[in-house]
Amino acid sequence: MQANFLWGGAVAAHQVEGGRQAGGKGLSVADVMTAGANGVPRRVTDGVIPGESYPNHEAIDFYHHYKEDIALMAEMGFKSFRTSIAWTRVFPNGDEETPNEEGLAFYDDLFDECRKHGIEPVVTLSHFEMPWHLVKTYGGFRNRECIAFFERFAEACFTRYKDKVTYWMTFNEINNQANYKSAHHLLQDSGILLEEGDDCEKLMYQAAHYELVASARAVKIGHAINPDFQIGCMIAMCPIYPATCKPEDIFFSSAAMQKRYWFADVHVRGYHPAYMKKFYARKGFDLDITEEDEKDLLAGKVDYLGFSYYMSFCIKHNEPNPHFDYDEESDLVRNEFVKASDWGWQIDPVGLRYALNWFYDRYQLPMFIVENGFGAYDKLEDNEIHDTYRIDYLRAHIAEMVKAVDEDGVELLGYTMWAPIDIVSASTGEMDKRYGLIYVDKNNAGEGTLERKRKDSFHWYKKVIATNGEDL
Ligand code: BGP
Repeated sequence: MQANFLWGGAVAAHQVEGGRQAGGKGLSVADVMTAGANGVPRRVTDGVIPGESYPNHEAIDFYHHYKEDIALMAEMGFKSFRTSIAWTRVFPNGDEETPNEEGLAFYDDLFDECRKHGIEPVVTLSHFEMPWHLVKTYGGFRNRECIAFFERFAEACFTRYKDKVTYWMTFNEINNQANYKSAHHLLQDSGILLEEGDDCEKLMYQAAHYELVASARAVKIGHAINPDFQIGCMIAMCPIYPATCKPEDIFFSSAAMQKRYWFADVHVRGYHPAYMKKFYARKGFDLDITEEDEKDLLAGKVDYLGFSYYMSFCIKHNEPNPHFDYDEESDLVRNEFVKASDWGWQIDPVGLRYALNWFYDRYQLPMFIVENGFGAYDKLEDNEIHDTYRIDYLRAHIAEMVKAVDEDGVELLGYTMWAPIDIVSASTGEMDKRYGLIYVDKNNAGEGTLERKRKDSFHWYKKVIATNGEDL
């Protein structure tokens, strides 16, 4: 691994900060999602309803603990720390003309604190936290107007932090919504609340196009503000393997990969790929894609490809599906060769090496693994957490990453594991689905002192960083 490899960890504002109303912050999509857990999914309420429980409102109160938390990350030797800027701290409603000074000041302090410890901030602009006002009033990214609101937000951040932040990402896991039947993904990725009569598939493609244009325009604006900026995209990577070597399964896996990763094609190459144009035409999706949009996409190609990696999928071709149309809800099957986490996420370290090679073959662009980690129930034993399962997961994945760099020659800027500290889960809202190297005393019911404690994995990761990935 190269000497300047950016080892670190990643979180998102809404999952750690709390301080829901602090400093004039507005209401975001994450703020109206209730806690799930034990098979009960998160619900989205129409605004904040008294008596409901919203885990993101306090989260782990990073808003007030960030100095202590960054110091712990520095103790592990972090070279980078990825977080997002809560859109609603900077533009509480999303459609204001001028940004909120108190919100901007918070991130000044946070980035200064990182730099004080020699930690490079890596910043996502939009990580599942669109202003609720934009969702309710404009319909989120079903509406072209939101492109301009995002541009304004991006410009405010780029201008303010131009000397403090170099590495940026526009939309977190923009391609999760490839699973367009999931109302959860549509809301988190695009700020869309489904309505009676919606064609959610068409709606998703339209919203994704608007977001891709918004991203491209932001890239252009960012480069004009500081040509040294490295602005990337962020893709959720779950390789989709064929269930067997039956030719139809092989082709289906490749067609499904296209449907999940065309978003990256647009970010990197600056245009909708031919296979997607054929698909829109076959489906009769007359999407609103203007000539101006096409110019913007070409002018705003990303500098690097950021991606998350947790698991791999497996697919089987079922008749009848003559066009090999991918449906994440019905076509995925269990892979008998790998184990799964308590939440059914299939654990596949080799898949990370596969993913790095797949992306690099396709784009020849530097990459950044910006999420990878293991959600598990932790148990306190004599006030300690012996999380060998988490160490095993990270060790196996880092070993494959090192092979991809040292043996296969992929270009990789860094690795920010998810998440250095226990946080609120994005999918379930649980606290007890823990990823951290640092334990936080808080449970699903919201009880606890918020005290931070080093887990065994904390000491292990410190050693990994100190030896630049040699001693795993
Ligand atoms: C990714 C998101 C994160 C995150 C992580 C783990 O999808 O970018 O925000 O939380 O996955 O998922 P979860 O929290 O649902 O376990």
